[in-house]
Amino acid sequence: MSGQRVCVSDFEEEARRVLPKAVYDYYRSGADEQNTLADNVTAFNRWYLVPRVLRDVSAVDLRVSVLGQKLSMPVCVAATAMQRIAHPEGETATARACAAVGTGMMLSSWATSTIEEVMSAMTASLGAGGVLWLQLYIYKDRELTLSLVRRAEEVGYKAIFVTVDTPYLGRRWDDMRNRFKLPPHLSLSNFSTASLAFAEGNYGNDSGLAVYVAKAIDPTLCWDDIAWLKQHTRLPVIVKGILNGEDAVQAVNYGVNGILVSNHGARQLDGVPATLDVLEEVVQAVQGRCDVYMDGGVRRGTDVLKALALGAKAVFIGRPVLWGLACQGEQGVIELLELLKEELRLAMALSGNTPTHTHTHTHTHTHIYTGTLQCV
Ligand code: HOC
Repeated sequence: MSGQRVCVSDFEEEARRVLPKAVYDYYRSGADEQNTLADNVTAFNRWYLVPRVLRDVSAVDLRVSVLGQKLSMPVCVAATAMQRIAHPEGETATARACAAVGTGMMLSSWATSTIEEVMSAMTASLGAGGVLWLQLYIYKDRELTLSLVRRAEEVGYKAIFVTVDTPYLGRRWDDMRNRFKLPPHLSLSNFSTASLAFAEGNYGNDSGLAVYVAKAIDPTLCWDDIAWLKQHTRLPVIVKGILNGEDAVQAVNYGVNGILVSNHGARQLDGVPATLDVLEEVVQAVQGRCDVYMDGGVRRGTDVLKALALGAKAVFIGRPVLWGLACQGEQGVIELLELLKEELRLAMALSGNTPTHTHTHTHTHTHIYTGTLQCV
């Protein structure tokens, strides 16, 4: 461990030093020229918070209810694949950290720990209590897809986030140049079938990841598959990867329980808008018929506040959690989540948000009048 970490970039800088280059590159990078990757972050700087003063902000309340579960703050952990390459305890450390902080974790189905192991880690933790959701891809093998859903239901996961932006994997140049692969001692733990092992191989001028995705994921997916998934689970289904109002309305018409505005951390199609820039369009399109969440570029408490003010019920963070995990395992993730919580608390206080005001923020095209935002 190095010096004091006071912001998310400190975690990233330390993680960059401790991780093998191919691992850091895999997590950091976006697709192609990475224009959307940069834009996800800078989009937040295009908005200004306009504070209200003299409003007794001594009791800012960050608690929120997400899909019926009470969380200590509207900052949740996004699905990121193969966390044991960041730290030996991988997803189980992240789950314990979420339990300690009292927030939700979306487990990648491409995890290096099983659905059951991660639930055990979370429930064994003495923390304030967290919530687990499963991120799901719809595989060519529909029975296999449903077996993951059943396993999640059985051990107490509370929702399914189905990713809809990955019929094929985006081109990530660093992974191709690095010939990225999982180290031999690790595997995609949720699959016992050899056909879905992420094996070593000669991938030519490509990354093993793209070849794997092409093998596993069904590119014929369409809206009826969402209806199919809804029919086969009693858990809430949230579509992850919506970037415009028309798809959002379609999702609502197919009965989804929530929408996650996401461009997959800018790792799929370069040149799509920053998620913050389309959040409001999606929120307006669904007209309150389901909750809207967002991920992409959230690095500061003020970013969280801006996303909430533009209509997100909660935000999800991916890369910052991996940096915390790489720096110091469970403790690193706790520290990272507590940092964002404290930054959000301060941002809310300094902008005049109190628990007693109603949720009626206003804004022009660049200025958010945050004094009346309510988080719960
Ligand atoms: C084993 C295949 O969501 C990412 C992940 C998916 C990577 C494919 C993993 O890297 O964006």
